[in-house]
Amino acid sequence: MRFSVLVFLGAVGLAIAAAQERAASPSGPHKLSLKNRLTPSGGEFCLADPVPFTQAPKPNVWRGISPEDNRAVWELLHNPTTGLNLTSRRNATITDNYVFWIDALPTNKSAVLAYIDGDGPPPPKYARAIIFEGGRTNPRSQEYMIGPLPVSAETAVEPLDYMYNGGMGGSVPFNARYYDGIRDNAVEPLIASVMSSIANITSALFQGGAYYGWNDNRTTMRTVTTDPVSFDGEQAFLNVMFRVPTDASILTPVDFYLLIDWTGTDPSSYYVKGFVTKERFFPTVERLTEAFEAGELGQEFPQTHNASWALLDRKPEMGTRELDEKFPATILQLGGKRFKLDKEQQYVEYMGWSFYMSHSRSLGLMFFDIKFKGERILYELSLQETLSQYGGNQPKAASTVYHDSYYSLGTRAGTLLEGYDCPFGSTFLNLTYHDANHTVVNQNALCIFETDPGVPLSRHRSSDRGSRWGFDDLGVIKGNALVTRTVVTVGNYDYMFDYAFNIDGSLEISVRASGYLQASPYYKTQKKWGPRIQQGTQGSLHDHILTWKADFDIVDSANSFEISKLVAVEQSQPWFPELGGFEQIELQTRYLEKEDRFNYEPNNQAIYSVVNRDKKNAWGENRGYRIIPGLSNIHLTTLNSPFSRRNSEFAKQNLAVTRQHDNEPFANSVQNVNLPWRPQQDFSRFFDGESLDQEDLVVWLNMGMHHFTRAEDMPVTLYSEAHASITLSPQNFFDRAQDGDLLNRRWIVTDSETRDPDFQDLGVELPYCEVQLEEPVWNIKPVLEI
Ligand SMILES: *[C@@H]1O[C@H](CO)[C@@H](O)[C@H](O)[C@H]1NC(C)=O
Ligand SMILES: *[C@@H]1O[C@H](CO)[C@@H](O)[C@H](O)[C@H]1NC(C)=O
Ligand SMILES: *[C@@H]1O[C@H](CO)[C@@H](O)[C@H](O)[C@H]1NC(C)=O
Ligand SMILES: *[C@@H]1O[C@H](CO)[C@@H](O)[C@H](O)[C@H]1NC(C)=O
Ligand SMILES: *[C@@H]1O[C@H](CO)[C@@H](O)[C@H](O)[C@H]1NC(C)=O
Ligand SMILES: *[C@@H]1O[C@H](CO)[C@@H](O)[C@H](O)[C@H]1NC(C)=O
Ligand SMILES: *[C@@H]1O[C@H](CO)[C@@H](O)[C@H](O)[C@H]1NC(C)=O
Ligand SMILES: *[C@@H]1O[C@H](CO)[C@@H](O)[C@H](O)[C@H]1NC(C)=O
Ligand SMILES: [Cu+2]
Repeated sequence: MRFSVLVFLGAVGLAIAAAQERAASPSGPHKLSLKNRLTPSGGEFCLADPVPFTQAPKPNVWRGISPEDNRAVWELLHNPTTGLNLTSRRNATITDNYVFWIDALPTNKSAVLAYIDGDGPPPPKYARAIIFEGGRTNPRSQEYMIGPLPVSAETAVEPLDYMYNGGMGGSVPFNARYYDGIRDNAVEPLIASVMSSIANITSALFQGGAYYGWNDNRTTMRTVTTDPVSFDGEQAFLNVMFRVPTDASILTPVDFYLLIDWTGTDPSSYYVKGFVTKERFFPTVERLTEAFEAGELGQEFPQTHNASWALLDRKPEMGTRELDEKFPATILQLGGKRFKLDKEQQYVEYMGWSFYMSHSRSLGLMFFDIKFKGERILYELSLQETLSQYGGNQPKAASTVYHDSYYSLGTRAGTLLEGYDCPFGSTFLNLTYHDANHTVVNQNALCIFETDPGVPLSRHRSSDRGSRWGFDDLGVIKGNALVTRTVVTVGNYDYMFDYAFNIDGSLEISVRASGYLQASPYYKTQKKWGPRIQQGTQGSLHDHILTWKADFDIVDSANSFEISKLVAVEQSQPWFPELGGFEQIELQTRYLEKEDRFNYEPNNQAIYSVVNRDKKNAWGENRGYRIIPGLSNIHLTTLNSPFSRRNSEFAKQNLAVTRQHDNEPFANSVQNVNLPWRPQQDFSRFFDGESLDQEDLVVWLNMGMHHFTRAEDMPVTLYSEAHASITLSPQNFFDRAQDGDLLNRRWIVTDSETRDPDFQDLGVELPYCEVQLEEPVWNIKPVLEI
């Protein structure tokens, strides 16, 4: 049993049982009477059912590198003979060379296909490592590829340049490199010194708020900085915001900003550019002091110092709701698990679906070789970026753009709480990543469960047999899906990523956002950047754009992109002479000839499908999969902001279609956020006019939320509203709907004379079992391995 604590929910616990009387023959049509009863004993425990094992057809060639390989790579990099002149991160300063992180290098598709589809050898495994090289004359960050693995005499360490198209390969200028604790140490003394010198002012303006340094016990404000910190790597700037250090400090900002120039690796050259408060800019301490002494800086809406209102505990002052003391409706896997798992190879099979999973440090969970009924639909399906961009009349909100891969999304997939994050009885798996020479295990960070959406897949009540009674034959087929779920907490937001593999062969990708808003101090004059949502707090307006890579292989890799658009046309028909010309809809179908990026048609008047023109269904139609926009299929609102000008091209249209290339594995690069004017990876350069006619295509999909902030974002944004999705669904891929083979259905034929219903139940046993839900265990602590 997974549980170590047994707690009864309510006084008696919850027992669910369904019993049935069935006829002797399970196959023929027979009458069935179904009784539901609650019984205290006699059933089996359903939820403890283990996941059936299946053997992956081939070892998973996409998975991360092992803890042993990571350590060997770490040691190789630090070996003086490798010539990288590395310092241990523990001792490093910005003028040393040290390892930022190590992860698996994406395995080239060209090498994988020969292996998974033929008898080719497994492709070689490589690691990638980002090294901060502050010890060079020309300080930079440089990425390397290390392989083949395991480390042997043949293993080489080479610059990793081929997957970046910005002109500097895997190299990023020092000013644009990731802002880690070591870089923070270089600028912190300047922040502490200038803020100490104006502590009297901040203290008077912000109810005792002062900053003397992060570990000085007189400090009563917290700092937060911005992304980006550079435009092109030539300069580095830092917009420091201050907050009341509550339990939810992101919601308790104060109206004070310190602007710094911290270009280069010599902290003695760093300087203060000025201060901002009350929507005014003060270039020097003297000017700030003058305004303060003239009484011009008094704050209108003081910030709260106790943010218990922001916590997700129950708020008794809100009262109670009738019947809320009862346990609510829930999903339970009562029939036992209906999917199979090869845990070692991260391979899953469910109702005709099969797929491999992989977990990467920067992008989290990824899917490979997704097949339905043995035919490949997608070679790869993976999140590429989680971007957000803010607006406001203050230096932090106006300049903030996040690319969350910069923060290593995959390291932030936290433990999920059974019964609350995922249904009771879900299967939980660990996700791991490497940190320096060890491996961190985020326990139970991926859950897999079959869900009942509460909606049948299909039904029809037919009365077409034409007797004097009229007939009511009824067919209803259960609609189920297998869901994989991770929740990635990047700073203030908890992104929930779901992939739902539906039994009809469709696949829904969805994302929800909850967590704290990035807020601004409230001003009456700044309503156009969001409403007041707390005493001294404005919810800052922003966009979230999430980009996916969908490398379709509809049966094989020769595919085309079909657009069928509904148009209203004037035409005439000889049998309606009285109408003359009249308007009708018709479908105008074309293939996208060349790589392109575009938005969905207004009024959703077009459908977009990846088809294989050489593979027809029984009716001679192209076999394909359609991309169906769901909720909130948006793109970035600002297309020319200096803070996202050229490094966020992937977020600026709804859809993009390119040719697959081994040197274009990602839409973005992990340190691109600090290079908006001179990107390391420029997505717009993918579009170089290549033909899309029966070629290997990649579709880049965007969804997200325009976050129109509201009081109901307090204390946290709600998953019910901040939700986006896209469904990939068969479009003439088959000859008919994929529901005819399913057993979980009812077909009820009404007798023409007696009108008695005759049930066909196809032998699927209704469960008779006792379920005792138990309080979940939360293994919050990541475990270090090796
Ligand atoms: C860090 O520096 C100290 C002092 O120079 C040295 O003794 C120690 O070995 C170094 N630690 C590592 C991990 O390199
Ligand atoms: C090695 O790095 C150190 C800084 O950690 C630097 O001072 C030294 O010059 C470097 N040595 C060489 C040979 O580049
Ligand atoms: C701050 O105020 C105290 C007390 O009024 C005063 O002694 C001190 O000189 C002031 N410090 C600065 C930096 O103005
Ligand atoms: C703050 O730190 C100083 C110096 O370490 C110490 O003398 C003082 O007692 C501390 N004050 C408080 C309130 O902890
Ligand atoms: C903050 O406010 C809550 C609710 O009023 C109270 O229970 C709590 O003790 C307060 N915390 C502090 C540190 O004052
Ligand atoms: C997750 O990791 C923990 C700690 O290493 C281990 O005990 C547990 O068996 C792992 N769970 C799975 C499903 O592998
Ligand atoms: C990891 O590296 C540190 C030095 O940075 C060393 O002290 C430690 O022993 C290493 N751990 C392993 C498991 O190699
Ligand atoms: C993957 O493909 C790229 C582009 O063709 C090539 O430069 C790189 O060396 C390949 N990687 C491996 C590990 O073979
Ligand atoms: Cu938001």
